[in-house]
Amino acid sequence: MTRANERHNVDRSQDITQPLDKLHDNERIKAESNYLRGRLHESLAERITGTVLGDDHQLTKFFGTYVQDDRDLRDERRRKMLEPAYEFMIRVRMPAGVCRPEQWRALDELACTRANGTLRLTTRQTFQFHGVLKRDLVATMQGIHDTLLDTLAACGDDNRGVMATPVPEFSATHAAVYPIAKQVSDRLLPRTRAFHEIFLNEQPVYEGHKEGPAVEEEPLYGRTYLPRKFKIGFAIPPVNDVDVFTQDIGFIAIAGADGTLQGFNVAVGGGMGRTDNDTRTYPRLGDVLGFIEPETAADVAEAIVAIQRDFGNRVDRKLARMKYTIDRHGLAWFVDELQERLGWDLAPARHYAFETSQDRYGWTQNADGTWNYTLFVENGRVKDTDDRPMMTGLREIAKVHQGDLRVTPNQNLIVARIPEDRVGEIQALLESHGIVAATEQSTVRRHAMACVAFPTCGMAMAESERYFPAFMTRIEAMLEEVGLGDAPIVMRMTGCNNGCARPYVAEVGFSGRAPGHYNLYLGGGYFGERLAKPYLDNADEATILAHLRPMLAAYAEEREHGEPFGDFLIRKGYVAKVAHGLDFNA
Ligand code: SRM
Ligand code: SF4
Repeated sequence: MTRANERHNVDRSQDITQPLDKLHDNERIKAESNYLRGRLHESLAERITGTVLGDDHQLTKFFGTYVQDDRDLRDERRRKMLEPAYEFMIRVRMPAGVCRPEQWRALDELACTRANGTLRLTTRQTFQFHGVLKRDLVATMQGIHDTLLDTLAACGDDNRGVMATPVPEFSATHAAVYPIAKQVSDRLLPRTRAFHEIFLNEQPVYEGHKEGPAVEEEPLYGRTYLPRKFKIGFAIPPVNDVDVFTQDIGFIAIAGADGTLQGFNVAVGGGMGRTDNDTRTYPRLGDVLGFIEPETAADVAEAIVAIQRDFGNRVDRKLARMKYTIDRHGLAWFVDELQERLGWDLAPARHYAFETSQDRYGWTQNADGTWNYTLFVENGRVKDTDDRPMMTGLREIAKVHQGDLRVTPNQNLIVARIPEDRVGEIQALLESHGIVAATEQSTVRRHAMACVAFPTCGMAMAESERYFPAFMTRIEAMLEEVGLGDAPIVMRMTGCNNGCARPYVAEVGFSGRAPGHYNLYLGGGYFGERLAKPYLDNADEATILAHLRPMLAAYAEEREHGEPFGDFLIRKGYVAKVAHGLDFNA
């Protein structure tokens, strides 16, 4: 930490002058929670209900777990006057998506014994368990911890899982970026021992701030943490798989000709979340501020988080993300504030060029001679089906694999760092479990992502993960019909406006409005460099396909060499170009 940063990194959030009753109620909950403890001990011991008590709903999120209910059963249980079928989602914290085979085996076992028998790879490179019952929650958390992973800050008003382009050994740049991503993740972790006390039976260290001086401190977050979630990603050009401009902080690696990491361009103010019919809200892509040396990345991240802590909106959570803080105060103000806290100025941004946001499927070789196999996991759901026992196959691979397993930002998996003499063995397992066949799909399907939505997500308005594969089959047929064959178009779907699969930065995006109805967004950048524009509101499948067909037919006939679909839609005037998030709703 620099001296200037130390000076500015005091817990100003404790000095908020506004009375707590003027702030959003979540601020009171955090402030009164004794550093996130709340009544969680009682809540989890209570056996009358399958959920937790009152305020504790908000607090569990800081520990990576949410209460959900099975929405497929909601109406039936209401009719029978039963409480909803409560269950917990658990999200693991796994910086840059890296885990060891023995961790995979343990998580796989927990998924089969304590959750719904599947593992969900997320759009931020980690695992989620769904369907964990309250009586199994603590044991599942302990099981995760036993693998040397945990769930702390996987959700909540704090810095979430730090993303980075996976496979450190791919080049010297990758090898240098991974430890920095990990360092940033560690630096920004909450310091409260509440997680360890509640889930890991650690002796209490803190008896409550009201009775006496605190024996526990959150030097960065203070007792009210951040106004809202916070996200960081590291991209290594030419691959923008982490969608670096959608992050609150995006670090863009700049390498020399020999691959040596020289530093990062820093982008701030990305975010996807918006609310239908509320034009104060909008998705936004980050602005590149300048260049920093590699060893300053954690200081810079911490200073930016502290700015958001001190100036973020704590009254209206819809306007609380850092993108709104920046647009409210102005980018020049933000840069001044950052440089003052750091005690030094950022250098001018350096040249970089992205080419794709997609994974490199199949076999690739690392600089050290080892091999990787990137497999396609449709919408991130690892499960066994009759024709594709993927979960079993990956379990068998994890028994013999000596390298790592990496979750990609596109919800896929890399069996990474396979020694040359083990490639045949892994290939045989991939083939015999249908994983190679699962990976050999059309490009449009392999480029696609869908969020979880029904039946677990409480915010879903329409299906996403369960519907998107069938929708993609219709798109594949349409591409064939119009002569586009294997066109590499990026399409993403979410079950509501929150944007968990980053649809607003896709060439073709969908967000659920009501069962069977979606908003359609068009014209996003092929490698995540431009937002899409709203095109249809609340449309059914037939309407959406009727609009897309002539556009795809025109693209087949009139596109320029190498022109991405999103660029074509803008050039031909189907949609206006969105240059800034503030133009999204215009
Ligand atoms: Fe998300 C909330 C799932 C990535 C924006 N997201 C949720 C919740 C927890 C619903 C809730 O609050 O009750 C969803 C749980 C569903 C379930 O049943 O599992 C959920 N989000 C996901 C995941 C699992 C989607 C997926 O299919 O992979 C992703 C988990 C990422 C992780 O490992 O940490 C996921 N969510 C994202 C992303 C993409 C990203 O971060 O790169 C975004 C858009 C980027 C951003 O944050 O701006 C995203 N999720 C949201 C939002 C809107 C935030 C906002 O600024 O308005 C919410 C709702 C909220 O926070 O109030 C939300
Ligand atoms: Fe749920 Fe909406 Fe996120 Fe999909 S986009 S997982 S429906 S919150």
